[in-house]
Amino acid sequence: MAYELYYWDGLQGRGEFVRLALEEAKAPYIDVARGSKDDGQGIGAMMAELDSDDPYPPYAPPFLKDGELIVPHVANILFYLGPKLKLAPRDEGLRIIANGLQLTIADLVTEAHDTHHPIAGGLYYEDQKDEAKARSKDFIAHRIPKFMGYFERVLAQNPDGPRHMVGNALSYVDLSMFQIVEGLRYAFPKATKHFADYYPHVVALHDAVAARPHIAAYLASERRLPFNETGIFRHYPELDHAVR
Ligand SMILES: N[C@@H](CCC(=O)N[C@@H](CS)C(=O)NCC(=O)O)C(=O)O
Repeated sequence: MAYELYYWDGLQGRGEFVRLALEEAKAPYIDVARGSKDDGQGIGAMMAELDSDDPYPPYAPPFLKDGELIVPHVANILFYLGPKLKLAPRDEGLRIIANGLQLTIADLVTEAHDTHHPIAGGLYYEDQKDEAKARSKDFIAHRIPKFMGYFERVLAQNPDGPRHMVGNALSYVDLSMFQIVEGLRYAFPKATKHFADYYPHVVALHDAVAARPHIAAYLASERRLPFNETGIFRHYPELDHAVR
């Protein structure tokens, strides 16, 4: 049976971290909110799940439905899917480490979102532009270097070598790192211009993921929506600046 992925239509957003894993594994899945009402899909079907009076409804997209089970939160979805899709280490300790790394990625994703919405998600960007500028300045100066420097160190210190974030094989964490580099480069082209010099292992991992046949096919497909200014990673030129 196909997995059902529920996420807002029209943007990559947090759903993309799950899509990349499903696409790499060539797992059958339905992107429910992008489907048609006639097939019982679309945004209405997603809202029905969120508003359902069934036990344990999810709080927010993305969530994954596997039969009767609903799995919310990106990191939790990937923790669940990883072993099934053969995108997680076999060793239990390393699976916990992979989950910790994915949660760190989730923290970075939230901070990237907060660069354009530092005051409130419910307000327009235009209504919090000054705060967004201040937040982005700090994000570029301090937070990107701290997160990316950490990920670079994790790769450099991997006892199995710097090709993977965890262990000696591809995992969902590697796929998510690809998306982080893509997203930051889209949102902050000036600030990320010298990423390959500062974070060579991270960029090498990004390039290796992009070259994987299933990922390359996905990126060239219509299923991969372009980045845009409704997603997590948004390009507002006034928020971007070069770093020395
Ligand atoms: N921790 C959750 C965050 C989920 C989340 O913030 N989803 C956003 C879209 S990317 C949403 O629809 N939020 C609605 C809300 O927070 O009210 C995850 O990693 O999946």
